[in-house]
Amino acid sequence: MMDRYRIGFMGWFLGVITLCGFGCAQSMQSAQPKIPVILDTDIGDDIDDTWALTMLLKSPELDLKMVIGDNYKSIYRAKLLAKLLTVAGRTDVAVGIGMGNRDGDGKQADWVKDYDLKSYAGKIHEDGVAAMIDLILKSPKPVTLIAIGPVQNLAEALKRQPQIASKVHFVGMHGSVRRGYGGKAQIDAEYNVKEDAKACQKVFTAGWDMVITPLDTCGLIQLKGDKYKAICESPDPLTKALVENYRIWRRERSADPIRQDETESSTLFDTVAVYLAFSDAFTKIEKLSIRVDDQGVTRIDPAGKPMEVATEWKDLPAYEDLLVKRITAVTVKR
Ligand SMILES: [Ca+2]
Repeated sequence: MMDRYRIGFMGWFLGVITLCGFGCAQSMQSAQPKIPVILDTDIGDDIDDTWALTMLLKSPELDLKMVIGDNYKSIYRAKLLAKLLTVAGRTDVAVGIGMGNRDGDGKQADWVKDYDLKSYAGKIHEDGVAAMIDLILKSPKPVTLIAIGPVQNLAEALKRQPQIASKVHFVGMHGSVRRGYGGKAQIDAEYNVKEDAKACQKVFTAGWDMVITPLDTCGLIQLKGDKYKAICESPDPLTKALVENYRIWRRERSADPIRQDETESSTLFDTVAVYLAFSDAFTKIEKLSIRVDDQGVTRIDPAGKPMEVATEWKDLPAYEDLLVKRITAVTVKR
């Protein structure tokens, strides 16, 4: 992936030099082309998707075109997405309704209980999978697909239109390769994979190039102390909405033996996939062949699909600092 960044940077740099010559650092920064992105998310279950969407909307390298809720309960997920985008002032982003069962909700239901999906000022696609296929096929540039949940929508999209694979760069929060949750030495059947192993097998054998953050790296992200406090104190309306959602979600989890208090976040797995869509400087990336078995375990196997895997952190504190800087930034225009 470093090569891709480097080639992209060189092309951009030469282009800018041609256009405006030396001595225009400020306009060079703003001239950097953004990466078109689709986010496929099971927002509304674990809270980390809400953190990841917030980070994505505050990452200037990324140009979010569409969000789509995955793993069913699709109206609840679409409401969360639409309301968060509205708070962010980003109703230019289309919301896709995911495939399958539309009913059901989750621990953030309170935040959208009075929200009418019809009030969304942007586009709502009833068939989100069809809209995603259309967007990818019509995009003049390859699209980065950030996948942070079980991947039924993506398996369905590949089934309907296999050609999309040649125009997609896949970045996923999936699996467990050498370590499990919390850095333990045994691998886990990670939720996003095991929830629908068949769908994941389809996605993990498609022709697109892939990079993943397994639990080995994303399972270590938690903000505590001053870092967490800075998030709570940000005046940005989107960040305030994030904190509000986190508190609602935590309250709903109160019977859970893992007690969260006012001083720390939960594990922010999905944010690492957003990061890998624009950089990998703080992680060690290995090229590994990965196969998804029928039990939903990601196995290193020479017969598997070669992909880039963020297996370790090179600089975890630097990533946490970047995450805090991004999430606390005031980006919503009043
Ligand atoms: Ca997720």
